[in-house]
Amino acid sequence: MAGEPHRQPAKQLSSFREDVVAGLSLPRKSLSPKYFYDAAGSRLFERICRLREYYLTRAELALTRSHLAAITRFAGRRGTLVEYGSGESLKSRLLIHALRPAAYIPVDISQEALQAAARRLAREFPRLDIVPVVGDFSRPLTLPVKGRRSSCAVYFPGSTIGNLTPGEAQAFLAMTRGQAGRMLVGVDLKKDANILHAAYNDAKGVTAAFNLNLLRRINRELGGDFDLRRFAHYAFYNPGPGRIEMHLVSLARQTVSVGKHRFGFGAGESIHTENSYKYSIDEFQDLAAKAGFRGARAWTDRRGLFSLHGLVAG
Ligand code: AVJ
Repeated sequence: MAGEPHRQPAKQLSSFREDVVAGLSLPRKSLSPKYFYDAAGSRLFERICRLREYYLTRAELALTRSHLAAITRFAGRRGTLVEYGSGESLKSRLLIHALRPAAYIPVDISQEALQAAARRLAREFPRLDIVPVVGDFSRPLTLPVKGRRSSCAVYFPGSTIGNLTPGEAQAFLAMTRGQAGRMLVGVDLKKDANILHAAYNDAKGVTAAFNLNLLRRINRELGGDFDLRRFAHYAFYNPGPGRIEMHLVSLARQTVSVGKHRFGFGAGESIHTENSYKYSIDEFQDLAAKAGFRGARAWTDRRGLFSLHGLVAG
């Protein structure tokens, strides 16, 4: 079964235009990475996941495969599984196959991605009750969860939690504590900065295209006139906060219009488009503890690149 997706109230779906205008008006310009994922951006992200340098997706899949039995025992079978993300990935299907949840609730900001994934899952798991929810995980959500909280597990794979600051990540975990007794969170690990650097500066330039696509999307959807040749992808590991930062750097002094708004750029001025925080196992368990979870388990791949945390509420 895969019905029409639930939608959050309109005021919770803040508008792309408002966010872009506000972000480009800041003294240090920034845009939210959630806007990367239009149709073209989602396709580029899928290509990123297949890049030799982008180890995250493969490492998470490998660790999920090799620890599937323990992960299943931890999360429990036949309950409700909430996934933040569309659930189109191989690892989501692995998990659904192992957990056999009574209900599966994928939450995603992209209605198209959700519906495509839900349709596909409905074919693969004809008896699964699939309840897609259109929503933004960075805000409080009301989920159509039936049954006891203790039989509900939240799955948040892909190190998407790395897009949040540690403070925001803690608030997000605290919020989900009210929804589920157990959580599975995929978290990219701290490692040699050269490996991190390569993952966000791939040789084929797919990550650069992914970053620049945000400007193309603003041009198309908001009537912008960004000249993509006058902005460059720039990504680096910032060891203080422990995060990869992605920026779009203006290659010249220029003025850009978005609808009726105009924004000036100095040569070398950047738009900060994404943070991707990396955590050691201990750092993430400390953060989870501050959000009211016990960091009960942590699984990693054999090369120690990526981690999956099993958190218990209370
Ligand atoms: C989907 C947020 C986990 O931070 O690695 C990939 C997005 N950005 N390459 C990440 C991304 C550039 C990705 N997350």
